[in-house]
Amino acid sequence: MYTLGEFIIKNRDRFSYSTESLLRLFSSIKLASKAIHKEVNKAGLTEEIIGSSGITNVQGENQQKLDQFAHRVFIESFKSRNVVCGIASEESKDFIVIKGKQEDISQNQYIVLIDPLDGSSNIDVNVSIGTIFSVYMRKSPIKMNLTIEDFLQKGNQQILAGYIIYGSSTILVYSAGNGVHGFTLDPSFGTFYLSHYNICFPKMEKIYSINEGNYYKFSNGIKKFIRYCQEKKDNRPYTARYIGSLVGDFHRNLIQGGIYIYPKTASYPEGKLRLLYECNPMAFLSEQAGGKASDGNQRILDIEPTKLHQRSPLICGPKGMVSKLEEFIVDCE
Ligand code: AHM
Ligand code: MG
Repeated sequence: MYTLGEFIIKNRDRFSYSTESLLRLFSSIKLASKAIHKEVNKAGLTEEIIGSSGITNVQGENQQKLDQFAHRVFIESFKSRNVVCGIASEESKDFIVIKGKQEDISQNQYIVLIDPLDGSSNIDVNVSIGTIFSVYMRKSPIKMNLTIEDFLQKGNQQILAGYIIYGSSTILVYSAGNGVHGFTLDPSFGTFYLSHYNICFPKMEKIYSINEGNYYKFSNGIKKFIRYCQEKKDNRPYTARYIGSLVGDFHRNLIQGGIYIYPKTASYPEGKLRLLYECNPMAFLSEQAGGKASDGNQRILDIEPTKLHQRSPLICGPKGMVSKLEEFIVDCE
């Protein structure tokens, strides 16, 4: 059984950036995710972790205590490894600059975009939640200050993306542009072991995931697709599965074959999910797993971001299902 570190070293020729910096980056991601895993596992035992922090975040949403904890843990962990120069987090209004040690400042070249704890409405009810991360190279020259352009890069510039699901076990799934691989945490050793090699969407399409409670707020194309999923024809009806936790819904669909949809709605005319922290990393993983990701009209990874907390519709999953939904959207326009 390979550990995550061993797997990266074994595949070092397939990664176009320094293996050492990738290992240090993963070292901070693993450290923070183990700290969150530990807290998530005792949610319910202590009031320090569950419930609202009483603070409203930049999105105007109620921040949970665990949201804040996860944000702090990831920032501190990235700071400690001298590999990241800037972080943008869903929980923080502006980007955060990390000053590297002057003598080896050239090592701090990674820009990280992160949703430290996604699906926070599920924390208090023991349902899977996750962390989503996305990594780019800085664009500005090393000795200059970071600018917003370092963060507003198109998703097709990602060099690494992934998520950690805190579910029945804690699993880290990532892609560095050479397939999608999953590592399960063995909590007794505190080590992530390779458990899912080269994950691809299965050929058999089975599941559709959308918050159908919003049916009357959807466009006609989305409504038509839902009726198509429910029709008895070919290998349909598909089964409906929706947790309301992007990482949980995406992970299940990736393993079992399903489409995830968060479209524009009357309440969220731009879509609800954040392009930089949620849509781009999931789109990168979808494509790496042989699938597709779209906002309904264009490839997610080709969208030009204009602001840090920009929202976008997200449709991702097996190619055939995503293309079918795109057809319905165009037909109904
Ligand atoms: P969050 O970042 O505030 O946790 O919100 C994102 C979550 C996703 O995990 C999930 O897919 C979606 O919001 C669920 O939204 P809804 O409850 O509207 O279906
Ligand atoms: Mg989120």
